[in-house]
Amino acid sequence: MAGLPLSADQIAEHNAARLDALRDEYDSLGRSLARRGVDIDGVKARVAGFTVALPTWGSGVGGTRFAKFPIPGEPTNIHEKLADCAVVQQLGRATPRVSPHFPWDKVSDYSALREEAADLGLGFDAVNSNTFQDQAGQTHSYRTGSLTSTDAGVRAQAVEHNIDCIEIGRKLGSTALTVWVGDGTNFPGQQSLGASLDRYLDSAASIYAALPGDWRMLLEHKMFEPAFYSTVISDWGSSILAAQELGPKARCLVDLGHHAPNVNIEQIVARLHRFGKLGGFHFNDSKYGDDDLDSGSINPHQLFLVFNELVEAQLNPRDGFDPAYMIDQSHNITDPIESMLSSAEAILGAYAKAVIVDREALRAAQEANDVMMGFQALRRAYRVDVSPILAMARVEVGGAIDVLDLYRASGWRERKAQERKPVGLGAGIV
Ligand code: LRH
Ligand code: MN
Repeated sequence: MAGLPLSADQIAEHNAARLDALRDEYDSLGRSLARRGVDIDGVKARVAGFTVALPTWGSGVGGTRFAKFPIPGEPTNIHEKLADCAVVQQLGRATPRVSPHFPWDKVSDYSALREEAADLGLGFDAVNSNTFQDQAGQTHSYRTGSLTSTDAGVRAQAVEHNIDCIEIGRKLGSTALTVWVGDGTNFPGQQSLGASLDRYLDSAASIYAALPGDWRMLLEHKMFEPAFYSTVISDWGSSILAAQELGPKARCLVDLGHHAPNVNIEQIVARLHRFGKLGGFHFNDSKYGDDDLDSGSINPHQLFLVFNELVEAQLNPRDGFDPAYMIDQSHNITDPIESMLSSAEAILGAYAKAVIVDREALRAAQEANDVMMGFQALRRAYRVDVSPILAMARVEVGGAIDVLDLYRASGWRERKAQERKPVGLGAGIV
């Protein structure tokens, strides 16, 4: 792949200085895991096979409604965003796909964009439509809704945009459309809660009808924001019922930040899987609302418990278990590349810990109602420092042992600050 952003020699030199120490840590962990009947190479192989997609919008600095604080050298268009995502893939080797957002990533030639990404070692995961903002020159405003608008012209425009996104996705080699709508109300009485759902289902059915045979439509629920009284698809219940109504290609996407604090998200994952509707994830973390913080940065145990359910689902796949794994974060105060590197590590770490769980001991404890040993079966795995496994998995495919250290040593951001035009001050998520 000609266009890789960083020099392979620099990565090799970095690894050469650290490999002996890593081998020592890996072998010592291997002995400790072997004593509990776990084959470390088997865990490494599972980890090596797990990948997660990066959000193109996450490669730029994000913001809130109050402000956004750009950094020098941040990407200003999809081409620069792809280059930064390629840095994350080249160092971490766990993020070979990006999930684009339209019209934010609009270009004139999508086949050329597909090639450009392939040259950077990247493919395209689910495409995201956007009917939560008005674009310049747009005929109808989404001010009072899009797929659920009382105005048929607005709904038709929103459906057409989603179908355009499917067309773009076909050119990019994607096989899924993520549909999140901010549609809802700020006042009781503003809209009929029943009729707005009916309009959503009607519009979604038109989008569904345009899906190619092998595509999926991922419905993303969210409790609130931008609407603050009601949201049309506000929880997993509304989402699964809508997906069942639409058909087999419709599945539910779980954005970890879209739930009320303390909701048992791992149980939602188990339920969606039980009914064959677990379609994908937007990994991030939060403490209060849809904070879009780095995955595993606030509640790493919850992330582990979500992956514990995913490993259970892998063991009992029902009809077609292959969720789309994607990150969806807003990097307001860190270098986005560093946050994506650290988040991918946290996600793979949660998966590795879940793979290490002694499922036999867990089952036995659950059968015997041995509460403490059931809990300990999970806690014993959660306690393991799996970072040597993650580092060994990526070094074996050309990644870096210490991704953040090498990223900083590469001077990538400083170099881009010289080349890229500065991003203006502003506010909002992107
Ligand atoms: C909505 C959401 C959705 C994206 C947007 C950037 O909060 O999670 O997935 O379209 O963030
Ligand atoms: Mn999301």
